[in-house]
Amino acid sequence: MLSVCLITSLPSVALAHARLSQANPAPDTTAASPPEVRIWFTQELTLHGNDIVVTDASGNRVDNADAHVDQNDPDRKQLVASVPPLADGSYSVTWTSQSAEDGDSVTESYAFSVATAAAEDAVGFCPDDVGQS
Ligand SMILES: [Cu+2]
Repeated sequence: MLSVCLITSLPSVALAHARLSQANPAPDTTAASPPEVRIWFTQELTLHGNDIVVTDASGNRVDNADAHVDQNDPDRKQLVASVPPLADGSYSVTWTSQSAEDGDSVTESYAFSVATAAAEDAVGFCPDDVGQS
């Protein structure tokens, strides 16, 4: 678990824009169906102008279209969208961030996979690390 955290918590170099810091499910990982897609960004987000769209391998949108900044995070660096139980398969997450720090908008995508059998050894999410950057 610790080694995975070290890999995903890369030191923040001088990157402008609100970029992906870490995510759950993490990019390029396989895990059991998550209740939500949550992305931590390198900069504070504005309350509007952000989005998460999750699509399946056929391109069908599967998230609940409720992406929002998690205001329980005083840093406002977390974007979250709920998803229904996902069937095993490959999924794409396309996120858009709107930085409150420099006003820039960024849209990027990453992939993750759901496999029920992966539930027991899923790694890549390190709640203890949250907020320590
Ligand atoms: Cu920027």
